[in-house]
Amino acid sequence: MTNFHISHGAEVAAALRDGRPVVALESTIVSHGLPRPDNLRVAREIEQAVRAAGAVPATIGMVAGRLVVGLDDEELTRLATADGVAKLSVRDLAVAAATGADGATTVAATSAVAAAAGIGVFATGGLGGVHREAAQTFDESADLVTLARTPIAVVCAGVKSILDVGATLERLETLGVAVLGYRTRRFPGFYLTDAGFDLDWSVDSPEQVADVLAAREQQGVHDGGLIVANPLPVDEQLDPALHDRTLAEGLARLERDGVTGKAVTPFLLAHFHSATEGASLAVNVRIILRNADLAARVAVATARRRAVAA
Ligand code: PSU
Ligand code: MN
Repeated sequence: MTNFHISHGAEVAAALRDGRPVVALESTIVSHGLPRPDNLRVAREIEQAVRAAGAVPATIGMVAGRLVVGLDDEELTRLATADGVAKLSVRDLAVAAATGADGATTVAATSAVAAAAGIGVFATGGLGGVHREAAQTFDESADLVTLARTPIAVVCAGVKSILDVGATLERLETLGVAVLGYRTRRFPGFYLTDAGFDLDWSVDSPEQVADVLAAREQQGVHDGGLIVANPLPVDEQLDPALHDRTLAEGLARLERDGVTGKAVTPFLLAHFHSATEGASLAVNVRIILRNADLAARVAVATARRRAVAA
């Protein structure tokens, strides 16, 4: 595993030392996925959701070239409000460290750093994946290949619905990343409850996720992520007609404006937030808070299991 030079927040360092439950959180959502000024409030709410369920939040990000696991409020504020915060995937981490940059970590970078720090559970909104038109553009999120080699459980509402979900599920299969539906056998569609694909496996409780993680450990599985796919209840999803309309419009604008590379996902999310006049934002926030809660309960169940075994 990569030997990152990590600065730990004091609370996170103590929790890891004592074997208490810790949940990793990403900062790209905060810096690039949510509009200002709501982003900082939401970032704090996500941490609060983790605490309320009995775990310690470890939001991960790069502050002036320092890779921090467990940003304090000042650091979180800086990444939420400063200009020029870079979006960092795994490949960017060394460059950002060497140049003293501020940066927000994606699912890929957060997973890699969290696993290196000894954190086993991570909550986000929706994973990156294979983009529509990927057959021409080759645009596939580094989230996928990183999860293929990183031992971490990621609680998410599936992959973002702006993607080619079927192709993403095929890639996850090829890459050896297991997908568990949480109380469902249908893969969730981020803003939408159901993305239209069946899942092989479903779990019903945080304890069951902890059982799977323990079995992986027993089998010596030291690479490869585990996706816990936690759908929104149907009555909380974005109106599917509004979703489809907004997505079609966003994809057309993407092409018109020639947006490519790592700007694609933030562009489409920002389009949703403005075109739905905040409806998608409210849904996005609900998704993240629900995932933070579930991830914390998985971390608690895992810590309990370890305490009993010890
Ligand atoms: N989930 C959200 N909002 C986000 C993201 C996930 O609810 O902004 C971010 C994650 O950091 C994810 C990234 O890794 O979008 C994917 O970007 P890309 O497609 O460029 O890999
Ligand atoms: Mn991409």
